[in-house]
Amino acid sequence: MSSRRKFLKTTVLGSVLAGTFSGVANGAVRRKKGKGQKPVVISTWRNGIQANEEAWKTLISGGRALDAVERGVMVVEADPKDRSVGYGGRPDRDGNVTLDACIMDEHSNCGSVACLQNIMHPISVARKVMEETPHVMLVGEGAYKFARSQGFKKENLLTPESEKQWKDWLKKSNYKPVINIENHDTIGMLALDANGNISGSCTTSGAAWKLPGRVGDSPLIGAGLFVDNEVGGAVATGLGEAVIRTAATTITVEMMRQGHSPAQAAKLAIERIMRVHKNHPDMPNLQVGILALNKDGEYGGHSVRSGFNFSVCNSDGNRLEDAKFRLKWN
Ligand code: SD4
Repeated sequence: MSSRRKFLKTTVLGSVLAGTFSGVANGAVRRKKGKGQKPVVISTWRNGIQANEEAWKTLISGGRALDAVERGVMVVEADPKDRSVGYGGRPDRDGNVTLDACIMDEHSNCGSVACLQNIMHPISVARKVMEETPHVMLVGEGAYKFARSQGFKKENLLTPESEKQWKDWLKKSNYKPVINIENHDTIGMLALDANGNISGSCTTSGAAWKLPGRVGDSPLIGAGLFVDNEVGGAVATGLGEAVIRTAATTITVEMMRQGHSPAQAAKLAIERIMRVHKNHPDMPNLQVGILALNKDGEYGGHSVRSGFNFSVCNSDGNRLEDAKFRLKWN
Protein backbone atom coordinates (compact mmCIF):
# COMPACT_ATOMS: atom_id res chain seq x y z
CA MET A 1 0.00 0.00 0.00
CA SER A 2 1.39 3.42 -0.92
CA SER A 3 2.27 5.50 2.10
CA ARG A 4 -0.31 8.13 1.06
CA ARG A 5 -3.12 5.52 0.88
CA LYS A 6 -1.97 4.07 4.16
CA PHE A 7 -2.06 7.56 5.69
CA LEU A 8 -5.58 8.22 4.38
CA LYS A 9 -6.82 4.84 5.61
CA THR A 10 -5.46 5.35 9.14
CA THR A 11 -6.72 8.93 9.29
CA VAL A 12 -10.27 7.91 8.28
CA LEU A 13 -10.21 4.96 10.66
CA GLY A 14 -8.92 7.23 13.40
CA SER A 15 -11.79 9.64 12.76
CA VAL A 16 -14.35 6.86 12.89
CA LEU A 17 -12.91 5.52 16.14
CA ALA A 18 -12.83 8.97 17.63
CA GLY A 19 -16.46 9.32 16.59
CA THR A 20 -15.81 12.50 14.64
CA PHE A 21 -16.41 11.03 11.20
CA SER A 22 -18.90 13.11 9.20
CA GLY A 23 -19.40 15.43 12.13
CA VAL A 24 -20.94 12.90 14.48
CA ALA A 25 -19.38 13.22 17.93
CA ASN A 26 -18.72 10.13 20.05
CA GLY A 27 -21.40 8.02 18.45
CA ALA A 28 -24.05 10.73 18.75
CA VAL A 29 -26.83 10.57 16.19
CA ARG A 30 -27.68 13.81 14.44
CA ARG A 31 -31.23 14.92 15.14
CA LYS A 32 -33.19 17.77 13.68
CA LYS A 33 -32.68 20.87 15.80
CA GLY A 34 -35.19 20.80 18.66
CA LYS A 35 -37.73 23.48 19.50
CA GLY A 36 -36.47 24.16 23.01
CA GLN A 37 -35.33 27.48 24.37
CA LYS A 38 -32.22 28.76 26.02
CA PRO A 39 -31.63 29.56 28.76
CA VAL A 40 -33.79 27.12 30.65
CA VAL A 41 -33.77 25.49 34.07
CA ILE A 42 -35.76 22.45 35.20
CA SER A 43 -35.94 20.81 38.60
CA THR A 44 -37.72 17.99 40.36
CA TRP A 45 -40.97 18.45 42.27
CA ARG A 46 -42.87 21.53 43.33
CA ASN A 47 -40.06 22.82 45.52
CA GLY A 48 -38.24 23.41 42.24
CA ILE A 49 -40.34 26.54 41.66
CA GLN A 50 -38.51 28.56 44.33
CA ALA A 51 -35.19 27.01 43.30
CA ASN A 52 -35.76 27.82 39.62
CA GLU A 53 -36.59 31.40 40.52
CA GLU A 54 -33.15 31.80 42.08
CA ALA A 55 -31.36 29.93 39.28
CA TRP A 56 -33.11 32.06 36.69
CA LYS A 57 -31.52 35.24 38.07
CA THR A 58 -28.11 33.84 37.13
CA LEU A 59 -29.23 32.50 33.75
CA ILE A 60 -31.04 35.63 32.61
CA SER A 61 -28.05 37.81 33.39
CA GLY A 62 -25.88 35.64 31.11
CA GLY A 63 -24.34 33.65 33.99
CA ARG A 64 -23.03 30.13 33.93
CA ALA A 65 -25.32 27.11 34.28
CA LEU A 66 -23.02 25.79 37.02
CA ASP A 67 -23.66 28.84 39.20
CA ALA A 68 -27.37 28.65 38.48
CA VAL A 69 -27.72 25.02 39.58
CA GLU A 70 -25.73 25.62 42.76
CA ARG A 71 -27.57 28.79 43.80
CA GLY A 72 -30.96 27.37 42.86
CA VAL A 73 -30.85 24.27 45.06
CA MET A 74 -29.31 26.21 47.96
CA VAL A 75 -32.71 27.86 48.47
CA VAL A 76 -34.26 24.46 49.17
CA GLU A 77 -31.33 23.30 51.31
CA ALA A 78 -31.93 26.28 53.60
CA ASP A 79 -35.71 25.78 53.77
CA PRO A 80 -36.69 24.12 57.10
CA LYS A 81 -40.12 23.18 55.70
CA ASP A 82 -38.55 20.86 53.12
CA ARG A 83 -38.27 17.53 54.91
CA SER A 84 -35.98 15.79 52.41
CA VAL A 85 -33.22 18.31 51.79
CA GLY A 86 -30.66 20.10 53.97
CA TYR A 87 -31.91 21.99 57.03
CA GLY A 88 -35.09 20.35 58.33
CA GLY A 89 -34.39 17.08 56.48
CA ARG A 90 -35.62 13.92 58.20
CA PRO A 91 -32.90 12.08 60.09
CA ASP A 92 -31.69 8.50 59.91
CA ARG A 93 -33.00 6.03 62.49
CA ASP A 94 -30.43 7.22 65.04
CA GLY A 95 -31.73 10.79 64.75
CA ASN A 96 -28.83 12.17 62.69
CA VAL A 97 -29.51 14.30 59.59
CA THR A 98 -27.04 13.09 56.95
CA LEU A 99 -26.86 14.80 53.58
CA ASP A 100 -25.91 13.68 50.06
CA ALA A 101 -25.23 16.02 47.11
CA CYS A 102 -23.40 16.28 43.82
CA ILE A 103 -22.76 18.77 41.04
CA MET A 104 -21.47 18.41 37.47
CA ASP A 105 -20.43 21.04 34.92
CA GLU A 106 -20.09 21.35 31.16
CA HIS A 107 -16.51 20.04 31.18
CA SER A 108 -17.52 16.83 32.99
CA ASN A 109 -15.94 18.16 36.17
CA CYS A 110 -17.86 16.87 39.14
CA GLY A 111 -17.88 16.90 42.91
CA SER A 112 -19.85 15.08 45.53
CA VAL A 113 -20.38 14.57 49.25
CA ALA A 114 -22.23 11.80 51.04
CA CYS A 115 -23.33 11.24 54.61
CA LEU A 116 -22.32 14.78 55.51
CA GLN A 117 -23.59 16.11 58.85
CA ASN A 118 -24.10 19.57 60.33
CA ILE A 119 -23.44 21.56 57.16
CA MET A 120 -26.37 23.49 55.69
CA HIS A 121 -25.20 23.55 52.04
CA PRO A 122 -23.82 20.19 50.92
CA ILE A 123 -24.10 21.32 47.29
CA SER A 124 -21.52 24.04 47.88
CA VAL A 125 -19.22 21.58 49.63
CA ALA A 126 -19.61 19.28 46.60
CA ARG A 127 -18.59 22.18 44.36
CA LYS A 128 -15.55 22.81 46.56
CA VAL A 129 -14.61 19.12 46.28
CA MET A 130 -14.78 19.56 42.50
CA GLU A 131 -12.81 22.79 42.40
CA GLU A 132 -10.38 22.55 45.30
CA THR A 133 -9.39 18.88 45.50
CA PRO A 134 -8.05 16.25 43.08
CA HIS A 135 -11.03 14.04 44.04
CA VAL A 136 -14.67 13.65 43.07
CA MET A 137 -16.27 12.43 46.27
CA LEU A 138 -15.78 12.85 50.02
CA VAL A 139 -17.90 11.11 52.64
CA GLY A 140 -18.80 11.30 56.32
CA GLU A 141 -16.24 12.70 58.73
CA GLY A 142 -13.76 13.43 55.92
CA ALA A 143 -16.36 15.47 54.05
CA TYR A 144 -17.23 17.32 57.26
CA LYS A 145 -13.59 18.14 58.07
CA PHE A 146 -13.05 19.32 54.50
CA ALA A 147 -16.14 21.54 54.70
CA ARG A 148 -14.95 23.10 57.93
CA SER A 149 -11.51 23.70 56.41
CA GLN A 150 -13.25 25.57 53.59
CA GLY A 151 -15.02 27.88 56.03
CA PHE A 152 -18.46 26.22 56.25
CA LYS A 153 -20.20 26.72 59.62
CA LYS A 154 -21.22 23.85 61.91
CA GLU A 155 -25.02 23.92 62.33
CA ASN A 156 -27.70 21.78 63.89
CA LEU A 157 -29.94 20.69 61.00
CA LEU A 158 -32.52 18.73 63.00
CA THR A 159 -35.54 20.97 63.40
CA PRO A 160 -38.08 20.35 66.22
CA GLU A 161 -40.64 19.21 63.60
CA SER A 162 -38.32 16.61 62.08
CA GLU A 163 -37.25 15.47 65.53
CA LYS A 164 -40.88 14.99 66.53
CA GLN A 165 -41.59 12.94 63.37
CA TRP A 166 -38.54 10.79 64.11
CA LYS A 167 -39.66 10.18 67.71
CA ASP A 168 -43.13 9.22 66.48
CA TRP A 169 -41.54 6.84 64.02
CA LEU A 170 -39.41 5.26 66.74
CA LYS A 171 -42.58 4.09 68.52
CA LYS A 172 -43.10 1.44 65.83
CA SER A 173 -39.81 1.63 63.94
CA ASN A 174 -41.54 0.28 60.86
CA TYR A 175 -39.25 0.87 57.88
CA LYS A 176 -41.23 1.19 54.66
CA PRO A 177 -39.86 4.11 52.68
CA VAL A 178 -42.68 4.86 50.28
CA ILE A 179 -40.93 7.57 48.36
CA ASN A 180 -43.31 9.94 46.62
CA ILE A 181 -45.71 9.82 49.52
CA GLU A 182 -43.79 10.31 52.72
CA ASN A 183 -40.45 11.76 51.67
CA HIS A 184 -40.43 13.16 48.20
CA ASP A 185 -38.72 16.49 48.12
CA THR A 186 -35.16 15.76 46.99
CA ILE A 187 -34.15 18.37 44.51
CA GLY A 188 -32.36 17.67 41.24
CA MET A 189 -31.78 20.54 38.83
CA LEU A 190 -30.52 20.91 35.26
CA ALA A 191 -29.77 24.19 33.51
CA LEU A 192 -28.79 25.24 29.99
CA ASP A 193 -27.25 28.69 29.90
CA ALA A 194 -27.24 31.34 27.18
CA ASN A 195 -23.88 30.03 25.96
CA GLY A 196 -25.38 26.59 25.40
CA ASN A 197 -23.65 24.88 28.33
CA ILE A 198 -25.37 22.40 30.62
CA SER A 199 -24.75 21.72 34.30
CA GLY A 200 -26.66 19.82 36.97
CA SER A 201 -27.01 19.47 40.74
CA CYS A 202 -28.75 17.13 43.14
CA THR A 203 -29.14 17.38 46.93
CA THR A 204 -31.06 15.42 49.57
CA SER A 205 -31.23 14.13 53.11
CA GLY A 206 -32.07 10.77 51.53
CA ALA A 207 -34.59 8.25 52.72
CA ALA A 208 -36.11 9.11 56.12
CA TRP A 209 -35.21 6.70 58.94
CA LYS A 210 -32.54 5.03 56.78
CA LEU A 211 -29.83 2.84 58.29
CA PRO A 212 -26.97 5.02 59.51
CA GLY A 213 -24.39 5.22 56.73
CA ARG A 214 -26.90 4.60 53.94
CA VAL A 215 -26.07 6.56 50.77
CA GLY A 216 -28.60 6.89 47.97
CA ASP A 217 -28.27 7.78 44.31
CA SER A 218 -28.29 11.55 44.77
CA PRO A 219 -24.54 12.06 45.34
CA LEU A 220 -23.54 9.43 42.76
CA ILE A 221 -22.49 10.79 39.40
CA GLY A 222 -24.08 8.56 36.76
CA ALA A 223 -26.92 7.51 39.08
CA GLY A 224 -28.66 10.56 40.60
CA LEU A 225 -27.12 12.98 38.11
CA PHE A 226 -25.25 12.85 34.84
CA VAL A 227 -24.29 15.59 32.40
CA ASP A 228 -22.56 15.29 29.06
CA ASN A 229 -22.33 18.71 27.48
CA GLU A 230 -22.22 17.19 23.98
CA VAL A 231 -25.70 15.79 24.47
CA GLY A 232 -27.58 16.85 27.62
CA GLY A 233 -28.16 15.98 31.24
CA ALA A 234 -30.46 13.95 33.46
CA VAL A 235 -31.40 13.86 37.16
CA ALA A 236 -33.32 11.29 39.15
CA THR A 237 -35.47 11.26 42.25
CA GLY A 238 -37.22 8.44 44.02
CA LEU A 239 -35.91 5.17 45.41
CA GLY A 240 -32.17 5.64 45.16
CA GLU A 241 -31.38 1.94 45.29
CA ALA A 242 -33.33 1.39 42.06
CA VAL A 243 -31.60 4.33 40.37
CA ILE A 244 -28.16 3.03 41.35
CA ARG A 245 -28.92 -0.51 40.14
CA THR A 246 -29.65 0.83 36.67
CA ALA A 247 -27.26 3.84 36.35
CA ALA A 248 -30.48 5.56 35.36
CA THR A 249 -29.26 9.05 34.47
CA THR A 250 -26.30 7.70 32.50
CA ILE A 251 -28.59 5.61 30.35
CA THR A 252 -30.96 8.55 29.89
CA VAL A 253 -28.12 10.69 28.52
CA GLU A 254 -26.96 7.82 26.31
CA MET A 255 -30.51 7.46 24.92
CA MET A 256 -30.38 11.14 24.00
CA ARG A 257 -27.01 10.57 22.36
CA GLN A 258 -28.67 7.89 20.24
CA GLY A 259 -31.13 10.48 18.95
CA HIS A 260 -34.04 10.28 21.39
CA SER A 261 -35.71 13.42 22.68
CA PRO A 262 -35.39 14.09 26.44
CA ALA A 263 -38.99 12.96 26.99
CA GLN A 264 -38.42 9.68 25.10
CA ALA A 265 -35.07 9.10 26.78
CA ALA A 266 -36.58 9.53 30.26
CA LYS A 267 -39.41 7.15 29.32
CA LEU A 268 -37.00 4.50 28.02
CA ALA A 269 -34.90 4.75 31.17
CA ILE A 270 -38.00 4.35 33.37
CA GLU A 271 -39.04 1.30 31.33
CA ARG A 272 -35.55 -0.13 31.83
CA ILE A 273 -35.85 0.38 35.61
CA MET A 274 -39.21 -1.39 35.59
CA ARG A 275 -37.86 -4.33 33.58
CA VAL A 276 -34.89 -4.72 35.92
CA HIS A 277 -37.17 -4.59 38.98
CA LYS A 278 -39.95 -6.77 37.61
CA ASN A 279 -39.49 -9.49 40.22
CA HIS A 280 -37.80 -7.34 42.85
CA PRO A 281 -39.26 -6.80 46.34
CA ASP A 282 -38.98 -3.02 45.75
CA MET A 283 -41.38 -3.16 42.77
CA PRO A 284 -44.77 -2.99 44.56
CA ASN A 285 -44.03 0.50 45.89
CA LEU A 286 -41.35 1.56 43.45
CA GLN A 287 -41.25 5.18 42.46
CA VAL A 288 -38.51 6.83 40.39
CA GLY A 289 -38.79 10.05 38.43
CA ILE A 290 -36.31 11.13 35.78
CA LEU A 291 -35.86 14.55 34.22
CA ALA A 292 -33.83 15.16 31.08
CA LEU A 293 -32.66 18.25 29.20
CA ASN A 294 -30.81 18.46 25.90
CA LYS A 295 -28.55 21.00 24.20
CA ASP A 296 -31.48 22.53 22.31
CA GLY A 297 -33.28 23.32 25.57
CA GLU A 298 -35.85 20.56 25.05
CA TYR A 299 -36.83 18.78 28.27
CA GLY A 300 -39.00 15.96 29.51
CA GLY A 301 -39.86 13.94 32.59
CA HIS A 302 -41.15 10.44 33.23
CA SER A 303 -41.81 8.33 36.30
CA VAL A 304 -42.68 4.78 37.25
CA ARG A 305 -45.89 5.86 39.01
CA SER A 306 -48.18 8.85 38.91
CA GLY A 307 -47.52 11.82 41.17
CA PHE A 308 -44.13 13.01 39.94
CA ASN A 309 -44.05 16.62 38.84
CA PHE A 310 -41.31 19.06 37.97
CA SER A 311 -40.69 22.78 37.69
CA VAL A 312 -39.63 24.46 34.46
CA CYS A 313 -38.43 28.02 33.95
CA ASN A 314 -37.61 29.65 30.63
CA SER A 315 -38.70 32.86 28.93
CA ASP A 316 -42.31 31.53 29.01
CA GLY A 317 -42.27 31.70 32.83
CA ASN A 318 -41.78 29.43 35.84
CA ARG A 319 -44.38 26.67 36.14
CA LEU A 320 -45.12 23.17 37.39
CA GLU A 321 -45.62 20.30 34.92
CA ASP A 322 -46.83 16.76 35.53
CA ALA A 323 -44.53 14.03 34.31
CA LYS A 324 -45.86 11.17 32.22
CA PHE A 325 -45.88 7.85 34.05
CA ARG A 326 -46.24 4.11 33.47
CA LEU A 327 -48.45 3.05 36.43
CA LYS A 328 -51.08 4.61 38.65
CA TRP A 329 -50.74 4.20 42.42
CA ASN A 330 -53.38 1.67 43.44
C1 SD4 B 1 -32.52 8.77 47.82
N1 SD4 B 1 -33.23 9.52 45.66
O1 SD4 B 1 -31.78 9.07 48.76
C2 SD4 B 1 -33.17 9.89 47.05
C3 SD4 B 1 -34.50 10.21 47.65
C4 SD4 B 1 -35.43 10.98 46.78
O2 SD4 B 1 -37.46 11.93 46.45
O3 SD4 B 1 -35.18 11.33 45.69
N2 SD4 B 1 -36.61 11.26 47.23
O4 SD4 B 1 -32.79 7.62 47.53
